[in-house]
Amino acid sequence: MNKTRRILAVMACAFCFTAMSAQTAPMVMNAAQRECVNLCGPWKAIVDQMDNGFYNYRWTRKPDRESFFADEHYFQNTTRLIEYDFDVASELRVPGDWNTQDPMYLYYEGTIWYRRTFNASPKPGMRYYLWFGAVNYEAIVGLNGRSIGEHRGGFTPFDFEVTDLLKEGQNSVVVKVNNARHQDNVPTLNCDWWNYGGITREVRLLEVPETFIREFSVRLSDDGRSIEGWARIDGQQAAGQEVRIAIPELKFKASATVGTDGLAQFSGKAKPVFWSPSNPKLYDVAITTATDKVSDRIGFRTIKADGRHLLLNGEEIFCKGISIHEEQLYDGGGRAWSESHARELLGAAKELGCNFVRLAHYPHNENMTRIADEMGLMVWSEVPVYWTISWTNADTYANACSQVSDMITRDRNRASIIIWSVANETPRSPERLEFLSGLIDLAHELDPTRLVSAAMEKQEMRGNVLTVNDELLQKSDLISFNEYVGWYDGDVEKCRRVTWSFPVEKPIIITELGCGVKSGYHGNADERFTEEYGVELYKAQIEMLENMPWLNGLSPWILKDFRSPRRQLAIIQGVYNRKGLLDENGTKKDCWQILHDWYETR
Ligand code: GCB
Repeated sequence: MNKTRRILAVMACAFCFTAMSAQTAPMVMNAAQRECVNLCGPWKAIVDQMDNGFYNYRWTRKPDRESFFADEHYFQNTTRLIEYDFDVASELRVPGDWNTQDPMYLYYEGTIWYRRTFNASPKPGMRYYLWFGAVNYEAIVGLNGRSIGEHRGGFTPFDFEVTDLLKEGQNSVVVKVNNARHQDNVPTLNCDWWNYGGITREVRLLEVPETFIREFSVRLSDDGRSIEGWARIDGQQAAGQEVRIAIPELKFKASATVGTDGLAQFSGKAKPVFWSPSNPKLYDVAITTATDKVSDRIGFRTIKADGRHLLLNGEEIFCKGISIHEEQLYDGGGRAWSESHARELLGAAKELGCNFVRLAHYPHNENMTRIADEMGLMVWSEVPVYWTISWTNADTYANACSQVSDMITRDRNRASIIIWSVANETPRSPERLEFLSGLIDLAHELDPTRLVSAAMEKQEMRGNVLTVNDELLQKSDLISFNEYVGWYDGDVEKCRRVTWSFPVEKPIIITELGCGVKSGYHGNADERFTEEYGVELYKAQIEMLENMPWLNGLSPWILKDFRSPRRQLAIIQGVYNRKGLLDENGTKKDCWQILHDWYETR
């Protein structure tokens, strides 16, 4: 795919999205701060393995009135032939994966229909959006009997404007959720984590004024002397409106007029205390127009790569990190989504001595990045372009672009995020290079203030010399890679034999290293999966890292054991990836202490 074809792919996707759905513009930001009807709680749920609520017996899509979107009731009029009734169906909690809500659903991949009724009282002059924090993987949404839009991608928010469809009194929202894996999806068929299905994050009916602040960026300028940004105003009276930005604690005020493109750009001198892990200072920011007001808590900092140096606020920083999957720390896992889940996971990272977390392998819920802001943890945020994506499929590329763009739109005001990552461990080829180069360009275009990279792979040269020889290094801002010396690559002693050599001078972040350890399982230090192996591996890795030509940080794999259907060794794995420093119940393994003690010295 050349650049023109790539742009066409993105445009084609945007067009078909518009044509299929009511969503014609980027999502509403800061959804949690908006007036809303909260649609979390129990929803009625019907399992539909054959997609019977959607297709007829000739596998043709049913008109809405014959599909489950119609939300008909057998029990209200038993003379009609209706073969479903949400009123008598079982329930699933929203937010939440379905897999951990009932043992029957643990391995389920396919369709489950969700239905929720709610009361509304739409006000004249206001607009309404049905907003979803995330649904894995495909969501087709209906309101009051009509399907209104679709979304694909399991980890980013989306919304549909429903101003003209909302009724006074009772409304019914029906969502067809399907988490079947497909080669052309992002992620693809094969990955090393649990394919949790369901409405996994919050759902809200948002209320905004006719002309409202849809999106905004407030950040420190490159030279650290001004605060600058923009607001995107949506609505009939947008052009010509004045947008005012105030940061009372800094006595900062700026204003700008909205252009015909809906954008207002502002800038003004300011001397904020810079956000950093040692002082995660956040400021209350208010953005106001004649008709709308939004507020946020925002930190100000710069992040730069300069040759081998990684500079936070102009000063060298070493990223003491850990990788994290979005699984709850306690109670045997399940998708994490709440503020308390985020506090538990990130609190454990702090206890380990981290100032950095890699949120693998997809954008985590917004609580994670907001609490990271608050706790002073720098963040690597990533899209699930993982392993063997369909590099030449234009729809796959368009979907990956949407995920990059939605991740950035949602979190562009989070000081904690220092790196956007576009991929993990993808096999080198010209097609992959073009695909990922496009994503890196897109991320840089959408956000010129952060570093962009991908987790790459290492190679071995002659004589125990390891390197990262990847064409993507020309595009990425970092040398970032997964290495696993002593686990997938040789024995523990290999860490002591190898040396490293890098083809370019950029900051180095090792995105993964580690080994499987079954909590409480003991043996000799060379026996795989024992606590002793874990301790030796971490000790040997640390010796190796100390001898690298330069190193700016690492995020070992991983904070806690997580479910993965690829991990089939009974007794030891039992469908858990065992590379956690904590086990699936949050209990520390012995290797935790080794990393903890090393981080204390850095
Ligand atoms: C990797 C992958 C990660 C896996 C891990 C492992 O390199 O990036 O998703 O879970 O290795 O445990 O094998």
